[in-house]
Amino acid sequence: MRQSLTAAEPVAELALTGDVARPARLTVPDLLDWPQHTARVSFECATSGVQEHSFSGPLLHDVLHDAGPGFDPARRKDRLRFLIAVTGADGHHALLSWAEIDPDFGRAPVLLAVTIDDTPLDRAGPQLVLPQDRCGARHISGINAIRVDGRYASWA
Ligand SMILES: Nc1nc2c(c(=O)[nH]1)N[C@H]1C(S)=C(S)[C@@H](COP(=O)(O)O)O[C@H]1N2
Ligand SMILES: [Mo]
Repeated sequence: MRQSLTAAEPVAELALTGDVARPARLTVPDLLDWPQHTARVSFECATSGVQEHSFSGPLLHDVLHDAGPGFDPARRKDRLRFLIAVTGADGHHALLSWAEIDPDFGRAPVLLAVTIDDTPLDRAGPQLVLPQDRCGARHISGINAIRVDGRYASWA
């Protein structure tokens, strides 16, 4: 059951920035506006062994898609140069490629989880969930920034 929040309790916010038409600041309650998915995942940590958790939340792709990423939606190839940088409040971060989560390419069902084991993440902030990952390292908790970046087009 979701806990009620008072003004005294800080609610974590994540900044969604970069090559998007609609940058946003999103709280965990905001993330309930998208269709919710669940995942039961098992991952191994080099230091703490195997962990199992259940998560719920929107698909990362749904949230980022609605922010209006700066590629031409009619040209699938245009998406291949986009990266997604996900950062936790402690500075832990990871890069994903857009194609990894795109339904036309890797189709990874990556979540921006708003609950872990039925506990709301309102104060901690959302957690990245990658059901396909054997290692836990990309399951970034306390996400406070996501940046979409398409500048790699200029590398060639
Ligand atoms: N913000 C943040 N998220 C993180 C990490 C971290 O250091 N910071 N460590 C990762 C690693 S290495 C693992 S295995 C999983 C599980 O970490 P836990 O053992 O702290 O639950 O969280 C991941 N998410
Ligand atoms: Mo880990």
